[in-house]
Amino acid sequence: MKTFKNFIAGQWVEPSTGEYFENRNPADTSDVIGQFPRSGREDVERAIASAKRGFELWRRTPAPQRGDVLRRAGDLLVARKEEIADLMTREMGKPLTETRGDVQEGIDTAYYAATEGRRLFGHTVPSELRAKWAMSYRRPIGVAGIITPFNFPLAIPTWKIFPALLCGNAVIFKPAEDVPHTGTVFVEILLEAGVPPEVVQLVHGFGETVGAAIVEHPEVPLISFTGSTATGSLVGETCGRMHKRLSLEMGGKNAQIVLDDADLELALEGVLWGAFGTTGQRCTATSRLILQTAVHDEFVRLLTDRVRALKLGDGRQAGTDVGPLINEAALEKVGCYMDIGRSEGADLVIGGQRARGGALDKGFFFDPTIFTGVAAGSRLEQEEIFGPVLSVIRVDTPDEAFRVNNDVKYGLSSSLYTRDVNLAFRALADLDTGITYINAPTIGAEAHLPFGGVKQTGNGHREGGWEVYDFYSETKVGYVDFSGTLQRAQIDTYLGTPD
Ligand code: UN1
Repeated sequence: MKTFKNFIAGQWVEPSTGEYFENRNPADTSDVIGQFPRSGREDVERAIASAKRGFELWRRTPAPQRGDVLRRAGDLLVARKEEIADLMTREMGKPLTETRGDVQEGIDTAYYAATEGRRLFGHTVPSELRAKWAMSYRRPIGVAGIITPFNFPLAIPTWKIFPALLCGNAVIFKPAEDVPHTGTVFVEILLEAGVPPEVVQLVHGFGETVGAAIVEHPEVPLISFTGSTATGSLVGETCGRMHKRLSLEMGGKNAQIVLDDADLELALEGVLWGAFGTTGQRCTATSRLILQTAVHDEFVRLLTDRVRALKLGDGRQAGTDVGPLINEAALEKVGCYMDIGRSEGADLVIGGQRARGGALDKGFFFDPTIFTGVAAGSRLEQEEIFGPVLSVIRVDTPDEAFRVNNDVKYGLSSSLYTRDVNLAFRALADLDTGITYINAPTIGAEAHLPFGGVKQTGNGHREGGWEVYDFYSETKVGYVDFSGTLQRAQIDTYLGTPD
């Protein structure tokens, strides 16, 4: 079996613990990708000590040069796109079309970051005093702790690591234990692109040990975490106590609303992709479908037919629409929600069980599932499942649809299908989410716009786009008084009439 290593202090090294965990293909658990370090606190300590040295070098490297390094990382991702997509599908299951998209998102993020190296704007404003210059500018912060999930094994690390590096920070990276191979290849690419060895550290392992050690370390002043709301709360408590800068990207319970006047065929395509793409394992996945009464029955009938035709299988095989869930625990969790749905009186229209038969027996496959008659406020309607499960809620009016959409603790994405321009703009104003799509599904955010949610989805920060650069840099203000006299702000201003 192939044995992989950590990258610490400029070298590929074995973990201090001497322990490893196996990484298997979720579509075929007999296919072992390799074993990866089950690292301990000591590895994290060494990585952080090294990253601090890397930071001293990197923060002095001009931002345009840092941008050039990231451009080369983008070029390498372009050259290795197919290979990375293939290993990513083998490692986490989503079809190749989707893993290619995942790599493309990384490429887009790299090229955006590269150009930001020549912007990274601050402000220059007039001073209230004569012969005085006033400006704000950005400084790097230090060692950034980056903790990422399994569902976008390349894209999400790039969302965090490229802007962190561009701003001049060093990085300690812990990829999800389900996708350590993609994380390893990504770090290889960063090094090949020219990121100096001590500027990036890769420590494999589990959240309770490696993740916790990073979050709790006093010399990691900023943490970016994408994962469950429960874990995010723990991370947030520690960061709050230690006064760390923290970006949280957590759960979702996103709805697609289809009103009576909608283009039903378009809405069907949308919900199929939104609910069952990535096997429902996106924080932006459509897990609720809110249907207005007049279209409800017909839409459910058409959708059920389309869901029946979805082909489950190995994402590396042509024709596969839906891959496996990530692991056994995910399978169990999704299974539990079948019992919850039934006990709450929802009607199971299709799916509802582990998919069996032939090659499917080798992996963690679950049948795409639809429940109708789901009550607003029920657990099925409120809780994030992170699987191929769609809950249908019937409403009478657009107002009721908006209310149901907003009445969950999460607020990442929402979608409205309508031909009514007034309702479309009302949705942009009133749907309580970080992203609203009109006549498009809840998934598919673009890399150059800010990404994030409201309520318990996040903590106010955004990834992607231009806003993420605020998170990874500290704004400092500089004043230069070249009058040669003491001028007192707020006191020597406008004494008498300004001339
Ligand atoms: C996530 O599921 O954590 O908009 C991110 C989308 C993707 C990103 C999803 N571009 O669905």
